[in-house]
Amino acid sequence: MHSKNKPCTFYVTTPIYYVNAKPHLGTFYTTLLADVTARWNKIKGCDTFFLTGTDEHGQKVAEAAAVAGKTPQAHVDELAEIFKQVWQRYNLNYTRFIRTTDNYHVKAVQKWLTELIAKGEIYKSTYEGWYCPSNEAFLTEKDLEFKEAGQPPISLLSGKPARWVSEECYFFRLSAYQDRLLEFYRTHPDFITPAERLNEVIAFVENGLKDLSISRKTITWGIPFPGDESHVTYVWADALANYLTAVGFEDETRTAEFSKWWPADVQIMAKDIVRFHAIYWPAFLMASGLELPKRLVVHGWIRVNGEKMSKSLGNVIDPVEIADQYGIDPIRYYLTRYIAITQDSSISTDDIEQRINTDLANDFGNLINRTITLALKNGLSSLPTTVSTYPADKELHAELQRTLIEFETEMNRYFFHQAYAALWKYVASINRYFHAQEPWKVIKQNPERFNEIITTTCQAITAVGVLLWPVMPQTIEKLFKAVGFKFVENTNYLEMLKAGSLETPFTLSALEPLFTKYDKKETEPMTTPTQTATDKTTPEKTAPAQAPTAPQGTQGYISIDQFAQVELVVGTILEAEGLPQAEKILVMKVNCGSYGIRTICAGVKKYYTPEELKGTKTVFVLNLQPRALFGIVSQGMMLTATNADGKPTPVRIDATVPEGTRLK
Ligand code: ME8
Repeated sequence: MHSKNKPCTFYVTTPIYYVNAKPHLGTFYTTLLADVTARWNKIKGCDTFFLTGTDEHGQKVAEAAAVAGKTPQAHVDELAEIFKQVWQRYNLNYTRFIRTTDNYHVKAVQKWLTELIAKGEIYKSTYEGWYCPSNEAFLTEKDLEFKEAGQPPISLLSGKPARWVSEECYFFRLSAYQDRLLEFYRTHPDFITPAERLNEVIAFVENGLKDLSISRKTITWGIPFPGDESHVTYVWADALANYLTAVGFEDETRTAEFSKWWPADVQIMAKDIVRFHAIYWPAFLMASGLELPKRLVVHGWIRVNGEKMSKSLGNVIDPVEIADQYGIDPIRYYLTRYIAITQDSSISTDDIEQRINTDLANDFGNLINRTITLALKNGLSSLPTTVSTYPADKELHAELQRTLIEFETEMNRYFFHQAYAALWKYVASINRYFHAQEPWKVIKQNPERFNEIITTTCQAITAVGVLLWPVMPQTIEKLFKAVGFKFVENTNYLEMLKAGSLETPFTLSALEPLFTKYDKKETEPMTTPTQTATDKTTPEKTAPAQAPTAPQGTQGYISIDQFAQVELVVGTILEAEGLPQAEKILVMKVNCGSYGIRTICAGVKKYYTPEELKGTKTVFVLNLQPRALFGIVSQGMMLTATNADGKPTPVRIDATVPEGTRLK
């Protein structure tokens, strides 16, 4: 067994993408999350390895090359270069870009398979069954839909026709790993994030595993199978091994490198390829006596017009086009902050523009410009490291500490959107502080206090900058320059912030506005319009000082952004039961669609029997802090309105609205 002995190293991977088309917003999104993860570990002081690359063998790529009228090699060379260029343009700072046609990978895969053959893990037989060329997957009955007589069935993995394959193959003894896999899932409940995905995997494995074909005889574009070159290696066996070979597996000259990085700390992907990563991949590793990756993070689809965005559906959004339109960092920010990994998300230009205007230009950009301009205008450019103890300043520092706890928890569980929502609450507090302290007035009577306000604001802004650097590195580096903060990668800034200071004296200098605001009339709508995550008619958020008085009877205005933080989701109560020790509580199992099945407690026992509640479709708040009630962790809250008799009644939802739909 190889083990990891360095205290702080971090290895993150993306899938390696098929080079049957250019990168699109979906493949970009996964690679962005990996980049953010790597950078987040850098500001925790970790030595990180971020791997991405291209999956260049197999039927699908060979067919794409034929369509392009090129040899497979010429085709993959061209596309691998395009992937690298797009990733570099977006500052996706990968450590290695692996290509499965790289010589070192090919040699290592052959060596690895030779060892598995010698161990008796691989044998020769005949495969007869359906194959999905789109997903390069051998299909089980459950993966097929027979629609029309005389026509091939549809692969449910891709929605495309399956192909019948009947050929001699080499097989991997996957069936022998069923019990070990189930035992592994049982003892590693955190193996997959979000946890609901693990249940799907367990159900698949419990259904029974068949041995897996790992070679193809009717295809030539692949790694020659060791010992029998009439076969090529099945593309998934070749592809999965990249996570090992990239860090030196099966290379005697790179053993230290391999033990430094393997096992991976996190492997990020979308839900289409969970089966390969959560079943086949661990079984391959077990067969090779290698440790398993510590965690798989599985995100949902970026959708366009309600459909998954994909190369084969031809509805892709080009990351280069939207970078041209909105800039690199705003797009990085938007995707990290507004897409929850737990669900499928639609994106739209309206929404992107609104977020850039409110979050970036108004909330953050204005704050920076106002602070620095005001300081410089009053001849203040050198600020001390001292941390002010004035009550309002102390409270702002204390709020940073609370934010850090929430931010770190969310980042460590890969709920990026929640981490950055927490950070934006802090940005709002800095704005409130700045307005309340009125430094533009204070300067006239008390220059010392003015210095303190500017220093406290700059300290808070720089702290936000450090936590934002993983998402917007270029912009934040400009900010650091303007405040004179010497940022050094791989420094444990998180610890410094927790200890209360970045210990930096600031030297301020003028800077250009960091973000451009969008006027709806000036920009063209995206060619693939989608439903928006917010109400298009919502007026732009205004600065707190100019906010109009709240309407009568309400507790004050909240911004659309604050509202959007509440995840209100439609769910159906599958079952409910009372607890003998709890007078008021019913514990329910609620089907929340793509959010999974949640355990939710509600104080309605006096009013409803479990039978009455069963089948009720209503609205749940899914992102409240989980609460333990009588030893049960409630993962949400049911919305009710109390009627004239004091009975809580669930909100009524139309039967046609599917579970998992978010209210907005
Ligand atoms: O499956 N939304 O490659 P692939 C979000 N070569 N993410 C998306 C997406 C969308 N609409 N579309 C694609 C392969 N992705 C194999 C992987 S790994 C050993 C081999 C992202 O080019 C997402 O990460 O089809 C998904 O899992 C991946 O691209 C599939 O990329």
